[in-house]
Amino acid sequence: LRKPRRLIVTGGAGFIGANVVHYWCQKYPGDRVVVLDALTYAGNRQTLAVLDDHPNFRFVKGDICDRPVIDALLHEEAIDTLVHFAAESHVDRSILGPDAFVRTNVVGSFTLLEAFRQHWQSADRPADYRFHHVSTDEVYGSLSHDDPAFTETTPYTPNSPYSASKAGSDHLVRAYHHTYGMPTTITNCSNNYGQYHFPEKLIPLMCINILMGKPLPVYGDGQNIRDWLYVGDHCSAIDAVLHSGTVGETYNVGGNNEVKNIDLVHMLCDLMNELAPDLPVRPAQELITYVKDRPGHDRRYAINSTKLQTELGWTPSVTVQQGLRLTVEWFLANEDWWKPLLSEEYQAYYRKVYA
Ligand code: NAD
Ligand code: TDX
Repeated sequence: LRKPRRLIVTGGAGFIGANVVHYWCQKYPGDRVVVLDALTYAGNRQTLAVLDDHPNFRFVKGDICDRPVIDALLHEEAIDTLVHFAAESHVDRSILGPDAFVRTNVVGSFTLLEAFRQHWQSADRPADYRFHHVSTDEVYGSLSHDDPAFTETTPYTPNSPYSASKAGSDHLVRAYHHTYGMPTTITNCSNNYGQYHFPEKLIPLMCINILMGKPLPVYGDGQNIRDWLYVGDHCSAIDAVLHSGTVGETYNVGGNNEVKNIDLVHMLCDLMNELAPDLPVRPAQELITYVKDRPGHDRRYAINSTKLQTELGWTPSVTVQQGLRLTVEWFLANEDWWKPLLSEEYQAYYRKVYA
């Protein structure tokens, strides 16, 4: 019989965190799930609203740099598992202003590690504890066309302030296991997409702009490649690592779905042409506009997730064709979720990036 766990999920009001919280509360209703989230521009309390009736769910607005708040929560909720999503996550914002990235991703992760170390070291059953850190394939740098995919032993070569700050947090987590024996695990995942994805990222941005008849800005020559993973498959990967992963280990998570940006944009246009009855511009392809490239733009990411698949039996369940269709359907059905996110603040950000 599985022993119920008591989790803190940092960043649980963001895109992936919220998907994992929904997944977890449904699959393990006997587990305590406490979300700690500062509700930055990317955090959305509404995404979790349906869980407010769930007896084991609690939302706490707070910052991962605030040590006393974390100490109090770990103690009063008798937490044994910390799943760390909270981050500044958007590469373009990290180019415009890297400060928040170093603060949240490096200092915030460090603050959580220190608080958890003290909590774990004073525990009666420290072997039951886990600190799981959610990271990205971007720490491995950029691949050229014929390079093999990233493995867990690929050297770190982060290229953006975002990926450098994530690399810093990964190294700290690794060191806490190596030095203190703290029970940590890390997942490095490729590009996620799906429900609750914030409008600034490629897939939601294209979906929303198609619906509004706005230009579809493709950076550079559109030939950059990303590996796309449906967010539901990321949830099951984290589940597998929390239940069966070996402490001290890193697991790569990927969809085996490498797609060129321009091809992805065409796929989204095709789906919208098929599924949306009243597009302002049809076919949506007419909106495609090449714009200046992202500074330092990584050419290609590809991830080898053999370790997770063979050691823990995880496999992605959704192809990119299926996942994109689900995602387009979701954005069509959930304008109430995304419309309010196109705020003045967001418009100001948009003007800066796409000037
Ligand atoms: P997101 O930007 O959608 O959400 C981040 C959440 O963290 C928000 O709810 C925000 O309010 C919260 N947050 C930010 N700063 C905080 C702070 N100082 N204290 C407390 N909460 C804070 O991000 P996401 O796309 O859901 O990514 C989640 C995690 O997964 C990140 O660590 C990211 O690096 C990693 N990741 C993302 C992807 C992807 O494709 N989106 C892929 C691999 C890894
Ligand atoms: O308007 C755009 N036009 C465009 O061509 C945007 C927003 C993006 N792009 C390109 C840049 C990338 O090659 O599309 C690709 C995907 O861009 P993003 O959605 O910004 O994702 P990326 O930079 O690849 O990073 C994402 O995946 C890894 C997440 O934002 C990170 O948090 C995660 O770690």
